[in-house]
Amino acid sequence: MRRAVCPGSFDPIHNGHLDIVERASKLYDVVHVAVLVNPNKQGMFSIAERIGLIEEVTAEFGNVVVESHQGLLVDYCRERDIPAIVKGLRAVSDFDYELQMAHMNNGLTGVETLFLPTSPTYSFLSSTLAKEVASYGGDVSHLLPATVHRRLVERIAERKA
Ligand code: COD
Repeated sequence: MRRAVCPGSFDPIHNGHLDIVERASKLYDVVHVAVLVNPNKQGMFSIAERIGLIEEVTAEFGNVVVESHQGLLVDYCRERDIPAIVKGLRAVSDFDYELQMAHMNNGLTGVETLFLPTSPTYSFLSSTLAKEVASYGGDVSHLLPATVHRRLVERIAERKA
């Protein structure tokens, strides 16, 4: 069984993330989406909410497992016998840091990192930007799965109330 992991914060998942997970799901038998917990960072969505949204929008792929993990990504991989990390590369600016992480992870346990070029449609997209634009009333509905967009708009309204 060929396994890979797509790791991230996913606060919340957007269409760029989803594109990478979908493409990985066609290359591997099982794709784990690992929501990495950063205890020092307060997100807009709780870890349970992020997992619920990811499960909802990846259900149609049929081979995606969604879990959270606190600690090193290499430990998540080792515990589940996952030999490959799949990441999306948006631009050259991503490359430096992604390469550092890939080398570090490979040096720690031998896990490989594979990069998929981001769809040009989403090459500028991040969860941070989507949240910022939405919080000022900008339309990001074309950048997020419909259910995620609805939850984001609701969450922003709750926070403003
Ligand atoms: N299009 C395509 N792919 C995208 C896009 C986009 N527009 N935006 C992001 N992605 C992909 C990238 O591969 C990115 O890495 C991934 O989705 C997740 O994105 P985010 O923004 O949700 O998550 P990040 O960048 O905050 O995630 C960083 C990690 C959590 C993966 C990293 O910090 C990590 O591995 N942490 C665990 C602790 C650890 O092991 N640290 C040592 C690292 S060497």
